[in-house]
Amino acid sequence: MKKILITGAIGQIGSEITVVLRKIYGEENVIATDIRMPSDLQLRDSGPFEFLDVTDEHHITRVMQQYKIDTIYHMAAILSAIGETRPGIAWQVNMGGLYNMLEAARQYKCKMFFPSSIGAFGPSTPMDCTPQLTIMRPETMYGVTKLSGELLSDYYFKKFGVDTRSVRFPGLISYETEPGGGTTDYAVEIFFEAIKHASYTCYLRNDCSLDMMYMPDAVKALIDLMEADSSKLANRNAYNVTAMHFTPEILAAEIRKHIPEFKISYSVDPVRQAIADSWPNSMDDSAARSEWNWKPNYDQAAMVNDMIVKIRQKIK
Ligand code: AKB
Repeated sequence: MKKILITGAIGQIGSEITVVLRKIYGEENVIATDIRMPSDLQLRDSGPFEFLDVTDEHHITRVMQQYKIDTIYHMAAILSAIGETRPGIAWQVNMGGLYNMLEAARQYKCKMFFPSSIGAFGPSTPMDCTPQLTIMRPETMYGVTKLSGELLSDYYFKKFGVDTRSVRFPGLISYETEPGGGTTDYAVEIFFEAIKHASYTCYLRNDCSLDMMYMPDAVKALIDLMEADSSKLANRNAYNVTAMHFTPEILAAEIRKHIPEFKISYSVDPVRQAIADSWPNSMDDSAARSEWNWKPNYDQAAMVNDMIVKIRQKIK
């Protein structure tokens, strides 16, 4: 049986994959770790939880040895908007943390996943149907760490044979754990505000198109890629994956089909808008589709419907 370590287990993706991986591989075999203690009882009580700071290699060694880990999901990271206000911390956590986890994967012979992002692209990247292999000159600290992370993961695969795998996630939409400090967070906030107050003030422009994905598909992407046949992975670090792309205006119109009185207004934040303007409008994910059969289950209408049902249940 696998012994899985998850870093950043309290974050938006970590909290959801912990629950799913525990169901698949057994509660005792999935070690959730973070620098915060979980307030979510399900996460805390459903299997082992350890305090782990990914910038501290001694911590990592202790946990790796204690649990005899063979698979790592390295989710701990600083997101794009916070990365621009605190670039030094973003470098330390995103690059220092990734280096430490790759070293642990090398020493303890682990398979390892880390999430890259649409943030790895930059303003000179072709913006529509962005290819798998293309110009990548990111201009944010987040993007610099994500692109460097892809290269470092490739290096560990080629030089040391570490089985590294990664995807370039778009904005992720979920109702369980809200994201924090990202540029695409509006696509989560908008649902909570629409349901509670029937109005939302968006910090991105009405016509700003970005790739997005519903969390159940993000979890599926992660598990499918980690289960895929290694010999088929020509683009292992990292695959473009997407499920939909929309602007705030289009998302608001879809929400209005369920909440007709919903109103959106705009107060553009120049920092987050500049980040979003440097990211693709829509990605080509055909490499993921052909190499490991990637296929999302949720389109825009199905995602919006499910988000509204689940948030209403959650806050009632
Ligand atoms: C962010 O907005 O920083 C993230 C991402 C797209 O990587 N959600």
